[in-house]
Amino acid sequence: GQSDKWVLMVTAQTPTNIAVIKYWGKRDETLILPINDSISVTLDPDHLCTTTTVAVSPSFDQDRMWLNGKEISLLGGRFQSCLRELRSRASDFEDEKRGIKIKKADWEKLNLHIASYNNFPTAAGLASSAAGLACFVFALAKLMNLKEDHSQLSAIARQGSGSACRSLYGGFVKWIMGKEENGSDSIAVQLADEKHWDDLVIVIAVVSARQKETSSTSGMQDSCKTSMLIQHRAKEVVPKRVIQMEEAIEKRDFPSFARLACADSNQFHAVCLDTSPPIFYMNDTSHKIISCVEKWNRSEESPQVAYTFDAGPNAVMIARNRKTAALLLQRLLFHFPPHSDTDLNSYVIGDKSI
Ligand code: 2P0
Repeated sequence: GQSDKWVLMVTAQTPTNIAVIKYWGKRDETLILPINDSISVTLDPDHLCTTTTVAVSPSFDQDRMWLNGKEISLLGGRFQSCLRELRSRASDFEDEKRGIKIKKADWEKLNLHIASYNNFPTAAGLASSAAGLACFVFALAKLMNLKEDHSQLSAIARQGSGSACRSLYGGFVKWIMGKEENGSDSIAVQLADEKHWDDLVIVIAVVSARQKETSSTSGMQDSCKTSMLIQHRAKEVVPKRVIQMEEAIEKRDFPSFARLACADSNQFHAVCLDTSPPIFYMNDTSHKIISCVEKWNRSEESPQVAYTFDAGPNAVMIARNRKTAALLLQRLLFHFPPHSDTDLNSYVIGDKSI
């Protein structure tokens, strides 16, 4: 009938985040509970972000999703976990003008259409799942009129992809591992907002835009099963580093921030090498970038640039200010000239903040 002809839509945009203290390893695979806290910087949404439009209509006969224009299955456990959590918390919705009335219980029966776009390479180790799942949860929470705050939404996004929980906030964010078995206290909190340290400039060197060979999910499973270093890292190293990193962020202490971020990235990749079979996320170009930054930092009184690498070869560099960022680009172009065999596909430059 006439009342079935409506469509209700919400569009949201969520930036990706880059961990400076890394998450690697789960204590619960289904709920996605980590073995250590992690800290990240949320990027500026102009550069690396996901835009998601969600729609609900009585005329939709099933839940469907499109990623970058191609239909993908929503049957995976992670999408289903998020959808289940969202539907169970949905509220009544009413738009009198358009004559739309959705009762809380109706959300269980109504079908959703979800269209999501990344403005950067998917699954190339640029944390596409983080922005994607965070945006999925945030857009649906708005559509379904959820009353939950960002931290509670972060616990839902976490069940889609661990790192996604950190993309619900801008600025500097900590994902607290939590103690509860049901994951209720494994949430993201904002350490400082995007204005707190706005001198920082993030430069991303896209070393390869190809899909990575080992997914983070299976990589961290293998590390937990076979690496001895990962236990030492999670229990002894990260807890201390998290405290020091929080302090560095609070004081805008760049030298400490850079030392901690570089050391943590290197230890994460050491855990990958300590995994059997070993996981190689970085390549020769990544290693050359590290050497280049290390050499520069050592030639100055204090570090100028921090680097960090996720589950792929692309370099994320954090310069202490715009001037340093310009010098960094100059150095990168000198060492990796376009059209050479270590050609970097592109440089993404942006403020850290949203
Ligand atoms: C991080 N990474 O803290 C770490 C550093 C990659 C290296 O979080 O299985 O895609 O979905 O929870 O979140 C990538 O792992 O893994 C990641 P799941 P996710 O950003």
